[in-house]
Amino acid sequence: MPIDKKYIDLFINVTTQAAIASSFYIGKKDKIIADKAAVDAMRNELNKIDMNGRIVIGEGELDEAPMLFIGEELGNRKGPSFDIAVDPLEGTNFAANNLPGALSVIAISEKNNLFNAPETYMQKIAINSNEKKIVDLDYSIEKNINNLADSLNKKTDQITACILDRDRHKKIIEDLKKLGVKIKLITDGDVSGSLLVTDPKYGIDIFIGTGGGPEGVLSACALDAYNCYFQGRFIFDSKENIERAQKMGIIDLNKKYEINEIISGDSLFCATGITSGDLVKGISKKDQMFISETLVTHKNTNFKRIIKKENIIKT
Ligand code: VTB
Repeated sequence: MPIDKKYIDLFINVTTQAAIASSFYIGKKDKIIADKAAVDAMRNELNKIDMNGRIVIGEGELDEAPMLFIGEELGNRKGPSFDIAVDPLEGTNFAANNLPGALSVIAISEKNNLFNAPETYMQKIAINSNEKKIVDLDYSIEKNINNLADSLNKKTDQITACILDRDRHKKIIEDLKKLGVKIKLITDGDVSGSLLVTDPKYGIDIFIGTGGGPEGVLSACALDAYNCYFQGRFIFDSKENIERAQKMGIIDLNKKYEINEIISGDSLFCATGITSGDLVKGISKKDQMFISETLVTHKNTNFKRIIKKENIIKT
């Protein structure tokens, strides 16, 4: 059953409260405290909602951050069953160092419709087209960019690619450079980075590279609502990761996942700005009010919008 649209506001409130709670720690050079504030507020708000919610993707296992843990049940048990993916503070470095782009993010699907992703890295590629075979993780960079340029009726030097600034991307970046592609390097925050393909106003034609698997699933949820193309492949590069994948029932460790294998049916996605970034503005204060901006998508009602709210918080 599709997710009732009354839940849009309820989940906007979840990421909004998490963002406000975390905003008190912007620039305090403490990632853990900023994350914990977001996690606690998120849990508190989720528990008020009429639902049987279950966390399928939580954050923190890899870096031992405070977390909403996988399998945790949330909500007041008086409503529909949802799968929930969270990243209460995406871009912990951004918040701790008062840099642009920290977000509080959640994705909701109908029960059993959200891929239970392991906490490993994921190779990702995203473009603003739902056509298959334009780009693919197994194509060379040259083929991907040439195909994309053809489909957009552009030259390769009119293409802009967004990629995380990491040593592991040296070869991809060199290949992009050879093709004359313009590059937008991001230091963190690949949920936001991948969502820059959703609207030409951001000027990004392709997102590419390896980042967190859970972040990939969250992005896929919003990209699905925008009818974009996304493909992801988890990287299982240690004995421990391989064992974990097998325990989760993943047989083909090299499988490339298409959007509809990551998220199916109806879904909701909310990302509230903590610090201002490309997608949304961060939390600001006006008198007793906290102003927030949330990027929201609801697949079933084709709702895609940035919602600005004025929130009164008792402190
Ligand atoms: C990305 C990015 C995150 O981790 O997934 C990245 O979206 C990948 O990990 O904001 P490495 O930093 O190890 O490359 C973050 O930067 C932090 O969770």
